Amino acid sequence: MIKTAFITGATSGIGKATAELFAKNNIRLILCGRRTERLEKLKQELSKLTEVTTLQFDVSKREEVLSTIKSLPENFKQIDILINNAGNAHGLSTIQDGDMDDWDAMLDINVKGLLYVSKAIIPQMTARNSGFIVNIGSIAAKEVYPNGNVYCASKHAVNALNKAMRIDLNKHNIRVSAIHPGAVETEFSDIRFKGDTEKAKTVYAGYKALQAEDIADIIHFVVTRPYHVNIEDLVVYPTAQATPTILNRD
Ligand code: 8X3
Repeated sequence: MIKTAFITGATSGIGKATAELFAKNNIRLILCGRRTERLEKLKQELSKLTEVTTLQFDVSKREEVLSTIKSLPENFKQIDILINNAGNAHGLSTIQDGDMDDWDAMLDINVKGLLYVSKAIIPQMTARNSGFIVNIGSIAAKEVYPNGNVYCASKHAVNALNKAMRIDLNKHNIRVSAIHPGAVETEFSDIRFKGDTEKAKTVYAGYKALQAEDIADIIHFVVTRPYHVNIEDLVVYPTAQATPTILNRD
């Protein structure tokens, strides 16, 4: 049976790579993001492979999330797979030097955004007693590293919510998984360092970081297991990375 996936943060990085891989595997797509132009471009490309629709909204804006998801066309209303991928890091500094706007952005997007989107989609899954939610966490969901403070807290919350969803949705036969990537070479560090691309590049210098496609591949594996199999939690590092701070660089 052809499935429909709803992907947040679909315009770049892990979200985009997942959309591309899902399209190749004939999964129908609801691509979500803030950037209309990128959404439209991706829709154009992937429509050659599968049925695609787009939703433009900011996950951190509660009313926008709820009303936009409500506006889905009838033939896209049944969502089999939700990929809660939208998330960012803003800044990397000690707690005493932290910027409160950065804190708000990370908690609003990474935690509240994930909750709003899930809340909008879960009812039709519970009504059908079927569905799959994949939460994209981070190694920052498992460990706390210097200067990571609020980003780590936001991803620890994703880890907690992943477990909570599994408990609360258990009687509804809904699968819930989290993938926790280490260093993935995407726009992630550009955003963390607010467009300082030179600084961002140093994060991935001297070793082979994970690529967005590596994580997409794992997400696809997770969602294509037989229905009775639920991979609860996966932590994925590049081979060169042992912990958030121990990296074997050239
Ligand atoms: C991305 C990985 O190490 O920057 O979530 O937290 S890390």
